[in-house]
Amino acid sequence: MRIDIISVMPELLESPFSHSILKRAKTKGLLEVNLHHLRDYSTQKQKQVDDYQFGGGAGMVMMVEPLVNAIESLQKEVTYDEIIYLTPDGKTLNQRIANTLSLKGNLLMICGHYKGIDERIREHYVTLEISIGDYVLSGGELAAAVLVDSIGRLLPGVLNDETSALFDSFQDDLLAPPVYTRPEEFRGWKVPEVLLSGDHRKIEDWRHEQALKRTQERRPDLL
Ligand code: 6GU
Repeated sequence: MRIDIISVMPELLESPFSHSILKRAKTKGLLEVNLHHLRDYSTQKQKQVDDYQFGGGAGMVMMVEPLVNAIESLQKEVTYDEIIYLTPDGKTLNQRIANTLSLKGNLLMICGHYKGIDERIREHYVTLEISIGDYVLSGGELAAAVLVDSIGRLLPGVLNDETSALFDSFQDDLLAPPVYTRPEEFRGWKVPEVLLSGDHRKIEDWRHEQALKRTQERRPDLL
């Protein structure tokens, strides 16, 4: 999968993609993430990418032309399956959306800043608008990092234990059950007996029961 990201602060995105799972995905050649600085596509002397909004009011708007230049120049290289705009008024990200996007080939993400991008970009280029929750971030970069992480870890071959994404919270609309590791007892706090029993059928039943209980208690809206 190839993901291109257009941003006015691409530096914000360098670190999250250089570690752990996403780093592994890149090293294995399963994921390519390219950061593009919007300023590089400005045709103005001052490399301006934002301007005052028509109609007045506080806050700058990201201009049409640099974004069109960036998008169209990338489109000469690749055909995108989705052009995604990260925005608080987009569709709230969930596991289903991440699953769907992980099956695509090429994605372009546009990070908004200031008051957002000129509406004409949304009308003429953007195919999907994503928010990561009902709160406001100062820009779309951290949201893009969240989205790329949620997609990248689902690519076949990225996770070491290939089955482990299948047991994530939300993957089957249930929260994940509790987990334990050594030692069996610490300060008198014991690991549930069933997990030490070696009876895989019983363990599976217990985990499902715990997942249901946890979901009922914490997220009844999922059931
Ligand atoms: Cl995608 N962008 C911004 N600026 N704030 C957000 C968001 C995105 N998702 C939730 N809050």
